[in-house]
Formats: sequence, C-alpha cells, structure tokens
Amino acid sequence: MAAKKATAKNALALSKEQFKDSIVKHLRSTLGTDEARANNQAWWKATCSAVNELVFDRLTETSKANAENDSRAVHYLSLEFLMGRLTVNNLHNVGVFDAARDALTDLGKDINDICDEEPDMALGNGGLGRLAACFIDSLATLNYPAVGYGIHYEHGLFRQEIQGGRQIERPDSWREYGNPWEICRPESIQEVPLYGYVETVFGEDGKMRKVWHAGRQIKGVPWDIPVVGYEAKTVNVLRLWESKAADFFDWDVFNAGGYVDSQAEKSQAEAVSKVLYPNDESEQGKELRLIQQYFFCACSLKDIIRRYKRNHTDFSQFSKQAVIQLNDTHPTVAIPELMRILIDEEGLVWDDAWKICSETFAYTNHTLLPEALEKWAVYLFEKVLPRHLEIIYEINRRFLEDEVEAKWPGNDEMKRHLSIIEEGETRMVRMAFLCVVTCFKTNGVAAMHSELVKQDLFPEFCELWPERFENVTNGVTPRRWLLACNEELASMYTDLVGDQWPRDLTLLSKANEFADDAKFQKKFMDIKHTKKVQLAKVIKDLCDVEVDPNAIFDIQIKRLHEYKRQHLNVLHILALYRRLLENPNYEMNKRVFIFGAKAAPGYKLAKDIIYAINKIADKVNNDERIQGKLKVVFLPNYRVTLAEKLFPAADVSEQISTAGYEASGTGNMKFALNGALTLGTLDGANVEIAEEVGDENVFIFGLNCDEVKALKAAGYNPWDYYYGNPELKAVLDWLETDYFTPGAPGELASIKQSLLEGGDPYLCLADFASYSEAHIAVDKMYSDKKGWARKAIINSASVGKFNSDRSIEDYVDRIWHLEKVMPN
Ligand code: KOT
Repeated sequence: MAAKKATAKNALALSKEQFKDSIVKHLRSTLGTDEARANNQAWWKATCSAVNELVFDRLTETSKANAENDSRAVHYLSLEFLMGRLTVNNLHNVGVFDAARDALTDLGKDINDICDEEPDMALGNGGLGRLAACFIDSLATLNYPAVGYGIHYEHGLFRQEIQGGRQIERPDSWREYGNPWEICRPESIQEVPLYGYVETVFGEDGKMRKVWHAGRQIKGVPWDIPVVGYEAKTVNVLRLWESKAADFFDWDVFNAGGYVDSQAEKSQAEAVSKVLYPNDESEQGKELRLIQQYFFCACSLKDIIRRYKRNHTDFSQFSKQAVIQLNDTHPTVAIPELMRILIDEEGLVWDDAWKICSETFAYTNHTLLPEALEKWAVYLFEKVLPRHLEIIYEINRRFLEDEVEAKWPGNDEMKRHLSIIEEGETRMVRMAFLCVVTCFKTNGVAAMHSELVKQDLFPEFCELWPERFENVTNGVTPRRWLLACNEELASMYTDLVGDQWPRDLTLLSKANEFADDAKFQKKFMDIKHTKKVQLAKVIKDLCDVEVDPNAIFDIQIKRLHEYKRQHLNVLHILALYRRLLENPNYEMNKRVFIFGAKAAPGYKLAKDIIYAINKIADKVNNDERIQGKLKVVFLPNYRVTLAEKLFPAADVSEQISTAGYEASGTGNMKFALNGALTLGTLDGANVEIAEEVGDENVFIFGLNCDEVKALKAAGYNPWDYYYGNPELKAVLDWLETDYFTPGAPGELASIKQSLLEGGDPYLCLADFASYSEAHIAVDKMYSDKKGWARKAIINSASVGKFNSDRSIEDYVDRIWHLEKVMPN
C-alpha cells in the first residue's frame, strides 16, 4: 500500500492541473519567458508565484482579522532570523507539495532540482537565529498575532569555502537575482535619527524638555516575508528593515553640487544593513553594530506605535496591546528608545513611561558565556545615541537609589556590582542588566540553563525580583525538521498515527509500542539507511570522499567554538586511528565522523580546528592500512539546507559541550526526532532529552555542571591528564609532528597548546577518558542491531516535548498572554 502523507488541509489547495496552469501562466506573465526557454531559476520563481497566489491571500485575511479584533500581539525583535529556504516548507504548509511535485513532473521538471535553485536566507549565525525562525513558524501555526522584526541584510552569513583545508569566507548574496517571497512596503518607511546632541529647553509652562538634534538621518525600508503557518490558516509577517539614505539629505548635498558627497552619504546609510556580523557568541563593540541595533529597534517601535495609534488616542492601553520580546540583548536599545518616544515625543512623565516599558518588554537570555554578554562603551553611546545614554543613566540612578538602596541599605559595593554602568578605564553599559531591570520577565532556554541564569548570572536580581525569572525550554518546528526534511519517516508516522502529528508531536509516542516489533524496526532502519545513502552521495559530490552507508554515521554540526568541543571529538578520532594503526584487528564497527561548522572569521583557534579536521581527514581517508574502518568528513558551508540532509541520516548525535556552557542546543532535538542517539554531556537541553527518552537510550559522559565548577575551583591542571593517560598524551603529541601536514610540523600545534599551556578552559582533557569510554559503549550497542533500532525508535518517538509549538504555548502562558485569532 502506498504510504499516506501528512498533508496540510487547505480549502484553497490547488489540484495538479490548476498548479500546472498557474506555473505556466507565471512563466509567461510574471517572468516573461515560456516553457521552452525557461531555465530552472525561472521555473522556481514561477512555482513560488503560484504558491504566493494562495499565500498573499491568507496574508491579507490574517492582517484584516488582527486589525478587526484589535488583538494583543507579540513583537519578536531579533537581529537574526535563520530562515533557510522557504519553498518546500511553504508548499508543505499550504498543503500543495504533492500537487506541485506532480505538476512539475508533468511539465518535465524534477521538484528537487527546481527547489535547489533557492538560495538559503542565512540571516543568522546559528542557534539563536534558527530558534527565531522556528518560533515564527509556530506562532503562525498556532494562529497567534505576531510580527517578527529584524534586519534585511544584503549579505547574510558568509559562504564558507575550504581551500587547502582552511576556511575561506565568501560573501553571501541571497537576493542577487531577486527573491520571490519578499514584498517591499514603501508606504511604511521610517526615518531614524543618529548622532548629534541633546538640548534642554524650557517651555512656556516652565517645564523642562529634552530635544535630540540628530546629526544624521537614515531611512528604514520594510520588506515583508510571509510566514505561513501549517495548513495556512494564518500567514504572519516577518518584517525586515533595509537602510537607505534619507531623501532630503542627499538631495541637499546634491543640489549644492556635491554629487560625490551625496554618494558617500548614500553608501554610509546603506552600510547599516549591508552585512550580518558573523560572530556567534562573542561581542566586538563596533559602532556599526550598535547602529544596526538601534536602526532596527527604532524602525520597529515606530511601526508598532503607528499600528497602535490607529485604534488608540493615548498610551494607556499600550502594554495591553503589545508585548515586545527581546531575543537576547541585541535589541536592548529598544528600551531607552521607547522611553524617549513616550517622554520626549508623546509628552508622558517618567513614571508613566517607565510603567509602560516595564510592562511591555520581556527578555530571553541565550548564553552564559562572559564574552557574549553585551557591553557598550559609554563614549560610543554618547556619540551615536546621546539622548538614550541620558535615559539609561536615569534608569540606573532610580534603580540604584530606590531598589538597591531599599534592599541593601548603605551598601555601595552592591551598587557598584549591580550598576547598569560598569566603572573602569572604559565605562561600559551592561545591556543584560538594563534588560533585567526593565523587563517584566527574563527567561532562559532550557531548565538547567534557566537555573544557572538565576544562580550564576543574576543572583542578586533574582533576590530582588524572583517572580521575574522563567524557563521556556527551546523547541524546533516539526514541519521543517521532520515533515519536509524526512518525507520517508514522515509518511511512516502518518501511517501509524494519522496526519495530526505535525501539530501534536507527542502523538509519535505511539511508536514506542512498536519499538521491539521486528517489522517496524526494519522499516524504521531501512528509512535511516535510505537517508544515509542520500547523504553519502552528497558527501561524494561535495568532498569526493566515499563513505559506506553501513558504517555508523556520527555527526557533529554546529558553529565552531571551543566550548562546543569539536576538538575533543578530534582527539578521540586520533585515538581511534592510532588504535587501528597499532592493532589492525582492533574490533570496531565502521565509523564515519562528519563535521559541519563555520568559524567566526577572526577566531584563530576555531579556524585551526577546521584545518586540523581537514588535514586529519586527508590522511585517515587515504590510509589503506585501516581498510576504510574510519572516515572523517568536513562538509563545507554548513547551513540550514545542508542540515536538512544531515539530521535524517545520523546514527549518533554529538552534543559534547562542557557542562554548564551550552544554554540549550536545538540540533540535539532535531537529531533525536530523526532517530539518532545522543552522545552527550549533561548540558542544556540534553538533560531534558535524556529525561524524555530515558537514560538507557542516550550515552551520557563527562563531568556534570557541579563537577566542572568544583574542578575549576580546585585548580584544574590539564597536565595531570596529559601525563596520566598515555593515549591522550600520544594523540596530543601527534598534533605537533608533521604526520598530518607533511613537511610542515607544528601546523596543528595550536590545539595542543590551548589544551596545555592555554589551561584547557573547557576541560577537554578532563572529559577525554569518559568520552572515549562512551564511544566504546556506542560501538558495542551498534553491533546489537535490534537493540540499536529499539533505541533509535524510542528517541524519535519520545521527543514530542521539543516541538517549538510547545515552547510558544509556554511563552504564551508564562509571558505573552496572547489569544488566538482565526482569520476567515
Ligand atoms: C550570541 C551572541 C550573544 C548572545 C547569545 C548568542 C547566542 C546564543 N547565539 N546562539 N546562541 C544559542 O542559542 C540557542 C537558542 O536558544 C541555544 O540553543 C544555544 O545553546 C545557544 O548557544
């Protein structure tokens, strides 16, 4: 019997024949070509236009329903939305994927080739940006009024090329040839002031007012990306701002004969939305980055207020109508901006403005890493946003003199410790403190992380306001991360539990009843094998490496960072390789270690680790002595589109961060959902995944968070582990030779150095032995085919909790308090 499919129901759905007609019509009337002349790009755009006929209609209905209801809405402010491709996802969510595929087949086209024309919308670095993308998908699916606000970067995250084993960054130009999903809205352009000075003026009533005389003005042009909920009832908007020169500025200069100057003005203004900063979890304090933050916050707030004012004449209902979620501290400047608008422009008194702000903003923390906690030099603020600095000072003064003084009377040390302004050689604004002081809720992104946010990051704030701290465990959208990326497994589940699982992922738990069923196991593992065969082909195409789909596919895909410990994975690979060389009969299942990772362009050690992986891969993959038992693959340009091919093909999911450092992780959820077994530390959401799937179905190793802290407090000495473990010593020493870099000894030495002289800040050496044992357990377990299949099924069937719809419902219950609006 042909497998059933979970197909979104949609009254507007097109039949195959209608879809064909629509595509052909768009080829001709939208793209100015025809079936005979069109290239794949034109076919792709015509397909998108056909879908958009449905999508735009739902978009209009949704905004009409929201306006009529005057409903409370969430505004998700994020500097990053890592959307990936939209075509396949939208076809699924509108419920016309099959019709589109069959229509294209009839027209002589393969839907995969056509959809491959779409560039990734890579407007984010990693986890934080991808989470934002999953969240707006869930908000639309659940019919909540919501707008995502961000920046319309001309260049998203760089494209990674590997040359001679090293990462090279190339510009990403995702909209070079136009993007069929976006709609420009010139009617909603906003002006953004910058620089200048603040004047204190006294009105005729004797009242003091502040006037900010901006030194420059740029404009923000909104581009709307429709966000199609599952079954396309609701289509929300992701509104991205593009910066342009404000008209009157360049015209003034131009008219005065300064054509060249006016061009400089134009390119300065356009620089603001030119490129996404590629630094994941580290801060650089660059002026242009501060301007990016302010630019999109100012545009978004004006947009929110403009919409509010359609139905309201004063601000008394503002915080009832609008909640603004700050995706980490990057949009924090929205706080003083709203204060400024309310006081300076709308004439509210401080206390009323403050009440509105503190009832409107909520803040999500995504990291505990000290280098990622944003601070801005006071002098930069003063230069770019002088009025905002004054407001921040006043927020701080009131906080210290009222709240801190009341709780800890006369304690100047505490005031210094909690001040939003950090004293020192360069005075700094601590953005996270400004968030916690203002926001009515602060949340972490996994249970363990939220505890650490309270205990380690903000303990005193938590003493002051315990009720402000929440947890909302992250989730991922099952539409993209199972339905669209793993059609085979998706239809197996639809056969088993019906077609509602893409909404209610807990329905998959039914599969637990079949975890020991031989037929079910075979079907499940056959699908895994199919996905591994497909991935093997991708690996051959991209890396020219042959891998055996019967081998264990062991995958670590995430940004490259020391705390994520790709180099711990490398040390273990070297240990395995050494065992195989020393003992050709060393018992192990064939294993393919697969990596995908981008390094921040200025992060030297991260780039050295990529180089090491590639050099080790060269050697290992071509060493006949080990008879193909071990392969190492580094897939270039890891991104959402590649991730969609990797998660379904994984046997082992590497989640090996030092305990206490990974806030949540979301890749861990996608792996488990697709039937991979987690090899991980008790960190972030791994803890909750283990809880859901059962300890016996994951491989946990290493120090836990308390042990990490204790070892650090006691004075961790990596040399003890180096001298105490001959195998570890041997692989570290290997890195200093020219074995992997013939004729160039020392090219991989920086890794050893960081782990010994550098003090091994993330305890790779301390966890090495335990990690290595866990790998032996993985290998043993894989030999038991039935035992492994059982565990893979249980993993996939038991992670319903990590549906981002559940995360959104948690946000709604605990923080946003929204009501659903059903468009007609
Ligand atoms: C980046 C810069 C500053 C502050 C935080 C970040 C950040 C955090 N970027 N990505 N993250 C990740 O966010 C994910 C979603 O919550 C988490 O799953 C992951 O653990 C974070 O590392």
